[in-house]
Amino acid sequence: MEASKDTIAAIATPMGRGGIGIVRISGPAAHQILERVFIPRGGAEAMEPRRLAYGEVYDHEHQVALDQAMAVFMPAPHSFTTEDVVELQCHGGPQVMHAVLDLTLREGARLATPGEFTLRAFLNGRIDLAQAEAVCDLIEAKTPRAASLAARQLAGVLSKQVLSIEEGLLHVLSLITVAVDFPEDADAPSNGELIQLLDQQRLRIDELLHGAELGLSCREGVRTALLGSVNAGKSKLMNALLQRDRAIVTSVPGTTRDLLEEPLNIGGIPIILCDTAGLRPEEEADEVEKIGIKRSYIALEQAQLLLLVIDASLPLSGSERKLITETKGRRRLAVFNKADIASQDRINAHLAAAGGVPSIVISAKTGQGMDELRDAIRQQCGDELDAVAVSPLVNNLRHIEALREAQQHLEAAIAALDEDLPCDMAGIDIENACSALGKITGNSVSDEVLKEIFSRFCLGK
Ligand SMILES: Nc1nc2c(ncn2[C@@H]2O[C@H](COP(=O)(O)OP(=O)(O)O)[C@@H](O)[C@H]2O)c(=O)[nH]1
Ligand SMILES: [Mg+2]
Repeated sequence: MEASKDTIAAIATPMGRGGIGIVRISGPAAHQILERVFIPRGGAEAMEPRRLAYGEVYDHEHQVALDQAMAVFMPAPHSFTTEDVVELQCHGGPQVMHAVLDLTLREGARLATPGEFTLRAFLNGRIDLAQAEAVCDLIEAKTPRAASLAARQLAGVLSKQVLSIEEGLLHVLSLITVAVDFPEDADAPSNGELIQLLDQQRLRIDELLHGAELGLSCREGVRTALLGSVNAGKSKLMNALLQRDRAIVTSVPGTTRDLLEEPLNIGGIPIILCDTAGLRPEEEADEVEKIGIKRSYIALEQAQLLLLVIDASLPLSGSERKLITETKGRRRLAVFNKADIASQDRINAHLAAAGGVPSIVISAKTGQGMDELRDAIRQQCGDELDAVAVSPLVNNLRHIEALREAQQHLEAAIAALDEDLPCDMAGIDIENACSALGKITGNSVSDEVLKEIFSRFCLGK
């Protein structure tokens, strides 16, 4: 894809009323349009590059002043898009903004498509694709942590790592070329040496992928499933955590049939809370609930944190025991609910039976223990997310896929060398690994993928 050469304009600030609103213009005609629509108070010489000038946005055709505004001109190439860029800082009312935008369009600009400013920044080499995506992530970030991760990616932390892995691979490729062209050369590296070099880069990809799951949690939320027997109070707990009535709660067993998912923020950690139908012998359930029960098992598989909700007023059932043993090794909390109607003896017996599983006693009805539960959830996810905040990582499915692809090609290359195949056989795999990595920085990415990525942007970005 090539950057188009026309001049684009859009309202860069959110729709609605605000103290100021900005119309942004980018392209070769930006300066000319500025001269046509803006009269600087201090005359034309007041309009110095990269300095704000005060003046009037003026519609010559209709001979009306549209606003008193500040304008700034950022000449190419030192601007976000690397083109001539103008920003008009007007008063932030929808009518003013539209009038000013319309004026720039009449003076020759074209309305920008969503993400087009950032697309131009990418196509003109000002930022790479991972950074362009970070612009979108930063704007869309739902928690402070997600924002700080996006800000680091915008600064190019991920891109730098990927490029350096790519360099390492290109170095191996050059060694292979030498070995193929001059097989007699005593300095030609052995397959063992090549494997070692490739393995170094494979490890670095491993590390990036290792952080990826945490990165995804940071962006999307830690998938947290409420599991347990029917009527244990899972739906009531969901409502209590959300502090609103989201799920239907009744004393009829099997009320919840489908999965309910809701985002939630617990102490800065984004959570996706998932209420399930609950686990009970299928023969007791009708057809719809059976499907719900199957889905509960899927939720169990996919969740990163399990809340095992147990009715503390009843003895531990066989299926609850089974749930505790079967989820061994998973990140989980045992949540003993209905403390308001459970005897202390029974609660003690439950806590003993839970063994090593971190346990919290609550009442979803009275709110008892809810703060402790929130703390415990935070503790389960918090330490890792803290660790994540300081190290570069991947939090984007597209990037994860590209890294996995690169990893597979590297493994194939290493396997070929290991089998003592001629080393140029590994060359193709290494080249493929490089182009997989290129999908992250955008060095090798199709127009379709670009369109898909930039279609997620909002107008004016
Ligand atoms: N006393 C008491 N009743 C509760 C508590 N939590 C849930 N319940 C009741 O238990 C029944 C089942 O609750 P529900 O949330 O639908 O259970 P689910 O099947 O696990 O989703 C309902 O009648 C709730 O009002 C609690 O903490 N204390
Ligand atoms: Mg329910």
